[in-house]
Amino acid sequence: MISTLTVSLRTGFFVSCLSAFLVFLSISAAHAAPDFSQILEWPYKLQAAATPAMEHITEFHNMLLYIITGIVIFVTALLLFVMVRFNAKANPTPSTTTHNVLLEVLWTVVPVVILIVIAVPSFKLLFFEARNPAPELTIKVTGNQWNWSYEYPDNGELSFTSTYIKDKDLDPTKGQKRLLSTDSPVVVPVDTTIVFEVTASDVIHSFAVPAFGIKIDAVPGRLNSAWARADKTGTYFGQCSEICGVGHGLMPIEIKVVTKDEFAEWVVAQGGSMPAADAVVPEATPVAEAPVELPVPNTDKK
Ligand SMILES: [Cu+2]
Repeated sequence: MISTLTVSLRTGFFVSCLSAFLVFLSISAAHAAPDFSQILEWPYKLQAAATPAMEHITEFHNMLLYIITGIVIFVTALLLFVMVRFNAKANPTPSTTTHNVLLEVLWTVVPVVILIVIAVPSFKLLFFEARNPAPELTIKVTGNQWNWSYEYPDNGELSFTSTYIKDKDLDPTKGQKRLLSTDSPVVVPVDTTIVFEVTASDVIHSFAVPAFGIKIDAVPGRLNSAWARADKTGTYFGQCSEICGVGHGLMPIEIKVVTKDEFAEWVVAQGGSMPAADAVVPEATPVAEAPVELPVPNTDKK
């Protein structure tokens, strides 16, 4: 009697947990739908992609999720089977087998095949992210203890420093978010290839914007770069992702993707200038056509 009661209580508990989880999932899905750039509460998946790089990262992540789920289910099933079928009670006289050629070949070859299936798209993705296309806009990003400064060399040396907004100054009516919103967001145009040249002035920081699929170290004395081509307007947030001192948590990144016209207006309002429409933009040298030999320095003294 008691055991039946316990079982039904347990079943009831399990069912209520399951239904609560399903409700949570449906609420999260409903929240996720309208504003892709919004920071979700209790997120359980990657932020929605705003650039092709992040779209590919998300696809790759989802593919890996299928593979690891299959492996976990297979290994768990094997373990359960062994525990039930071959425990001391069920199997009192164990077999003395020590080798099985077919099994040994299989458990070597199958993981190798799985690793190849993972490696090929992984390298493709790495090359896609690492090779900067010809930029239509270049932004130099410098990490400082503890804020970020930005320079727009194409727009009349436009530059500014972006700092987090203190709790007492936060204005939620403007959609400002604690430890994410900044006093001067980075503004970039939509559907434009942007190259971020990233460095630091003091210690190592990391410029990371999840929706853009960017996370690149900002190293003093070094120039790293990452590219993005946002295809949706909106506000995207990131954070310094390399522990850089006591203010590490206080150097958020806020990027506003706006239309090209709004961007031009913003640049002029900030005292910068737009490059002339007929300006000659030098084509980036494709990697395959880069000169193999280094140019010989001219040593003639005149
Ligand atoms: Cu930092």
